[in-house]
Amino acid sequence: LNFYRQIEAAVAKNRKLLSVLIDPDKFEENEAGAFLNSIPENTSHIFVGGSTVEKNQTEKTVKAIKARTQLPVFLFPGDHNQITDDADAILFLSLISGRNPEYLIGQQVKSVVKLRNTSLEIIPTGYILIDGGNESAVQRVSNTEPIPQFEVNAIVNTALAGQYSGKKLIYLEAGSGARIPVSEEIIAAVKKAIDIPLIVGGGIRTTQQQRKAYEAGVDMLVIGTHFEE
Ligand code: 1GP
Repeated sequence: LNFYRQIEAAVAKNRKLLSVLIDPDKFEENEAGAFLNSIPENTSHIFVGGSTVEKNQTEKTVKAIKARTQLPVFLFPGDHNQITDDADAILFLSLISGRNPEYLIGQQVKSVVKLRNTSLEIIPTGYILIDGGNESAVQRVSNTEPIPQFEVNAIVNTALAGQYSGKKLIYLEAGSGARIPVSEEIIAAVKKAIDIPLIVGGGIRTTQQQRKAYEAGVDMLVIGTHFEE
């Protein structure tokens, strides 16, 4: 099984993907079944991760989810401690909007001890933090600046630099609970520029926001807070 190829195949057919993000710190394992029953029918993936997660909580969460769904479970780790072989794949993130070496390569090197012999599919991902109108956990924890939404060229160039570096996915992140999701203008400009699948998340709540994001060119939307609530 190749989870990346599945994403590429969906994109080729213009099938829109929806990923539900679970923050292990806010997840109750005994409610896993009820939670999975409550998410939309068109959910294609489960992401598990957070900016700060207590040790071992990721593994417990992934196990509880895997026991109750056939959906692919991807790690979306805030740091190298959030890696467990119980998931299917890992978004191997590099925070390319930032200029903090710890989140460009430091955490990645620290994760190798767990990834060397892993069964996880490793998917190189260019992670771009965009200003969502309020300070995000990613900004706080990574100690990096988000790119302002009006700097569309800088965002496009960052995404392309990611693609040229060999990233297989580009993830535009407004931050969990963002007041202002990534604009349609940015989505359209990035989608037009890159040849790899585009993930967008942060602050998406309504079905209208979802529809507009897909129409602008998002291949996979990530929604966390809305379903958590
Ligand atoms: C955060 O992009 C995700 O990393 C999802 O954000 O929690 O605002 O849906 P929300």
